[in-house]
Amino acid sequence: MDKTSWWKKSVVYQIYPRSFMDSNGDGIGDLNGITSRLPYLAKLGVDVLWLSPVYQSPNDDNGYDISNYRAIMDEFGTMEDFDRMLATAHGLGLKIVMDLVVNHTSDEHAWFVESRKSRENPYRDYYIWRDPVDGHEPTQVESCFSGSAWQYDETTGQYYLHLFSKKQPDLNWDNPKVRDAVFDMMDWWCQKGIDGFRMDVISLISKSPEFFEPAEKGREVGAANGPHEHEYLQEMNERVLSHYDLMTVGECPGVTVEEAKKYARNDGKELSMVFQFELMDADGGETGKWNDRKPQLSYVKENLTKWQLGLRGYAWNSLFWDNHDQPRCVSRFGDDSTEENRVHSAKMLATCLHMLQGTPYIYQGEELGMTNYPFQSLSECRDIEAVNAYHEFVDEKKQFTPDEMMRYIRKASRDNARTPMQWDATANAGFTTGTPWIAVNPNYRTINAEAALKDPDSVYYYYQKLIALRHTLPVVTDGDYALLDTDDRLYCYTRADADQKLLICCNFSKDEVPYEIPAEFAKAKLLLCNYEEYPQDRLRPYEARVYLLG
Ligand code: TEU
Ligand code: CA
Repeated sequence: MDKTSWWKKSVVYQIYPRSFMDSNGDGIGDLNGITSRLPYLAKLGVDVLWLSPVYQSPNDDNGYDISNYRAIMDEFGTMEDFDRMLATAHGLGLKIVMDLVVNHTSDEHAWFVESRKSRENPYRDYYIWRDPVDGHEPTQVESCFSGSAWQYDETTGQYYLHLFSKKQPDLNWDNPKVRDAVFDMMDWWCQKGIDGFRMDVISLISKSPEFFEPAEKGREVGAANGPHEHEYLQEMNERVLSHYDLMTVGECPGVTVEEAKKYARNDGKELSMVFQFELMDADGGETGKWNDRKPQLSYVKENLTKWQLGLRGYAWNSLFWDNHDQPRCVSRFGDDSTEENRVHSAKMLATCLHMLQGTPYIYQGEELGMTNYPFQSLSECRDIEAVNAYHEFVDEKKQFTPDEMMRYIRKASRDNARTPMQWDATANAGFTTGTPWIAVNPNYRTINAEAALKDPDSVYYYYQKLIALRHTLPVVTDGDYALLDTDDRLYCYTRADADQKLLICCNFSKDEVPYEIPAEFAKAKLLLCNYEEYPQDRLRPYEARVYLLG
């Protein structure tokens, strides 16, 4: 693969269509809503839009349960709306990357409807069926959404595997007919002119034989990086991906640096890059994300450094703090306790991430410094993961009180990222003229795009400057990375190539931290700072600076 593949210089913006913009007043975002907001994204300067799934779906998992890969979800509009959105985006220089969910389908997909009819049905082996063991589930593996990963089907007296919800049966990738059908569908979308795929839990498609042994209770990572994983992805690349100029990113639960060198190898035989989850586990624990833990900066620095150094020369990094599955980064890794800290820390987090080597991802609303939502009761929650976890930990296991669980939901639920995009200070933040499918964050009156566009010091314009730096400085794309040894409240690193050297300084704390920039940067040019002036002997709360030498 040539050094300057277009996606190595790109910035990606993730849209969660259900919550981005509603054009017809039904309270649900849609494709025409996206089309109406494309100029806002073009102005930000991003290059690629990744759309979470827009295919036909019963929405058990908000579109990650697909019932027809070649039709648009009713709530989102029509294929004509999609074609118009694609053409308008391309006209504005924006590429479109689709979310490919092929580890599983919806149980309402025609393949599964057939498969469950009888053990002899031609589609039976499109999915993973097993006999009961001693009248129970075949193994103890657990679903990501609580409970067993096996669902008993009365008609044929067998269990089917679902690593996620009961309505998301796992496809059997060991069946060549499944691979043929998936590759054919992918090619159909490429023929329509899309520019790539984000591949949902692609590290889980090849389950190892051990995965089916009676084993300890384990989550989906037990299925990760299976024996035929890279064989299937190389087949996908050879039969589809390599025929087009695409960007591909594999969402890979359980991936390590060593495995990522295979998935995102520089020779282009598999994917462009992967999403790793170690960073997202910064505040994980024995009950998963449901806890009071805060991410430690030492863990963040160690993990990002490991991936920056580990992939260099072998594979390409993706860079993200946020997505539709994660709480809002300014609330999780920054500080949303005051308006000043929220704005400073949002800009600091952006600086820290966007000057690293890799392709950065901005999640909708991150460019505004949107925050977590103050969920008070389960009735406000929409995400199957949180609702099922509540019933698991509160009602079944009685491990948490309702108040404890609601505190953990406020901190970690995926719904924090799924409250409507905040466009302006009018009703429902300008997202819908109807009743939104999930409540709008009450802080929309001050945190919204319209206010940001009027404020030259907004988080939005700060992101715009960072994106411009990535487009204009080769050292951001290709420079070496080195972590500097500093106070443990600071994250400072350099990027260097033959001609230029950058110094990036980030204070992740609300303290004033003494700091003198290294002597070699005494004559460096200050490219960016999230404060007006800048004393030479310290970094103020959540202060970030970028210096350039050469
Ligand atoms: O998420 C995969 C995944 O690993 C999830 O378990 C995620 O890490 C977890 O929810 C974080 O707490 C992908 C999609 O991004 C997610 O929206 C879907 O629900 C899931 O796959 C099933 O398709
Ligand atoms: Ca709508």
